[in-house]
Amino acid sequence: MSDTHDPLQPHSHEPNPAPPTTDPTMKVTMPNGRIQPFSPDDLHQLPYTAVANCYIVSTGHGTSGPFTFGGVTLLDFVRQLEPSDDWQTVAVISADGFGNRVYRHELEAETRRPILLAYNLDDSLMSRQQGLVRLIVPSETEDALRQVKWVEHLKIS
Ligand SMILES: Nc1nc2c(c(=O)[nH]1)N[C@H]1C(S)=C(S)[C@@H](COP(=O)(O)O)O[C@H]1N2
Ligand SMILES: [Mo]
Repeated sequence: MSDTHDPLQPHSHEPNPAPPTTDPTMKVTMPNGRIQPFSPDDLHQLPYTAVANCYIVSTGHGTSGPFTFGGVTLLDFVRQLEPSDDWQTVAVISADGFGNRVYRHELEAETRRPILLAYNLDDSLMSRQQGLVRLIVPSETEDALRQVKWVEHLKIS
């Protein structure tokens, strides 16, 4: 492991059980470099999508689920902020420095079980312990490295 940790290259499968911060504010970096804050409340204003039968497959402590996660599709969210087609990826980074990169072609391809910025778990708001705002990639069933809890920064490039 290098000391310049790249959050998009998780070096450990050990999930962080503890919420890293109590500040729910998130930010988006737009393709032009502009930074825009957003909050869970802003997500609640956007079109709602739920995906049932999601599993969190932990290599360390087994599989949990099935869960229904609900929130905003990442594609709806990006399109709301960035009407142009001048973007290809969204880096999703958590407050504890865990991250995942999502490609636009994935967002456009996964229409039946779309990738979500989820804030609901089984029809209740997710607690901070549960992740508060969590990237959910329903198609990812190998390990949970894409299921980023405590989303704090989205970088649209
Ligand atoms: N922010 C953040 N998200 C994360 C992790 C983490 O350490 N930090 N660990 C991942 C891993 S390795 C697993 S197994 C799952 C665990 O999710 P759970 O706490 O819902 O079981 O979260 C994933 N998402
Ligand atoms: Mo994991």
